[in-house]
Amino acid sequence: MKRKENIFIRNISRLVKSVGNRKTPSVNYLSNVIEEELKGLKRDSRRNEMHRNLFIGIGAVLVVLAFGAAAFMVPTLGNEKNDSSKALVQTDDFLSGPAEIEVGLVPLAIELPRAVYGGTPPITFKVPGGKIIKPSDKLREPFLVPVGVFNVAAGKPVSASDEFPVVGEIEMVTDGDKEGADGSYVDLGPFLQFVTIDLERKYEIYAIVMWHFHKEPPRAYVDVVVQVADDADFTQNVRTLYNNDHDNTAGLGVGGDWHYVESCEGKLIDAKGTKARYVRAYSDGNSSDDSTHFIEIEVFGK
Ligand SMILES: [Ca+2]
Ligand SMILES: [Ca+2]
Repeated sequence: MKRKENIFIRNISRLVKSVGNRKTPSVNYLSNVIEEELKGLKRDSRRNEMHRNLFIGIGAVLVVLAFGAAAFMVPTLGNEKNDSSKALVQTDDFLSGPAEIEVGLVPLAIELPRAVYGGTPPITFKVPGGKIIKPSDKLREPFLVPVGVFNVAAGKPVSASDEFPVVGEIEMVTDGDKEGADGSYVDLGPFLQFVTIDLERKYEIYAIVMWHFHKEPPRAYVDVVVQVADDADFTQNVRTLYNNDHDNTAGLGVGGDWHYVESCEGKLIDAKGTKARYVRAYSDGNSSDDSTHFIEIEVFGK
């Protein structure tokens, strides 16, 4: 390109010089200039053609290389696809691990209060119907629940059949204090009484653990009925989880559950995963006096 420019500049300067000398350039000279320009153009054309051929050649080589690379990559990609299939399976395996744990059962962790009386309480009293579970000197067998279950009643609102208890406050039922000492229980007084816990949304409930009173003398509560429902008034989808009212004096139906002696372990009721928002517990006095007491009710669900 540089050479062509030099030739062109040389010819132009000759023309300008001849005009400057007032000489008419000869026909031969002009034809030589034109001929030389045409040669230059031909050379350029050849050079361009060479460039084009070179580009085509390089392009062809690149295409061949690309096809070769693709042919090499296809099986590799296939392997990668297979590997990713394996990875998916492995991911599924990985996911199925926690899922298995999720559907697995674990012992329910219940934090027990201090025992106020020691040893196994003797049954020195009779309960209506005469059916009472003999107290054991061993701790309760572990109760299995799904992973993720916790006390969904902790701190939840409580209402009661008697909003003005004889002793204590209704809120004590879900305040986490399970001690047997005075100051840890609410006394609702005589007659059939109940407390209702609003869990504030539905839960799958697996266990309800209830402490009425575990101070001396050991005692059993009467007409103990535990129900769950979808509404606060217990008119929708009411289910009875425990009932030891064998003669239906509470008017909630005859119950076949046995009475039990209160202890620091509380009473565990199997709720079998039933779904409910409201939990209600009834009682009508006990083997020592005619009062209904509640220390704490824990509702284990998720
Ligand atoms: Ca309490
Ligand atoms: Ca009864």
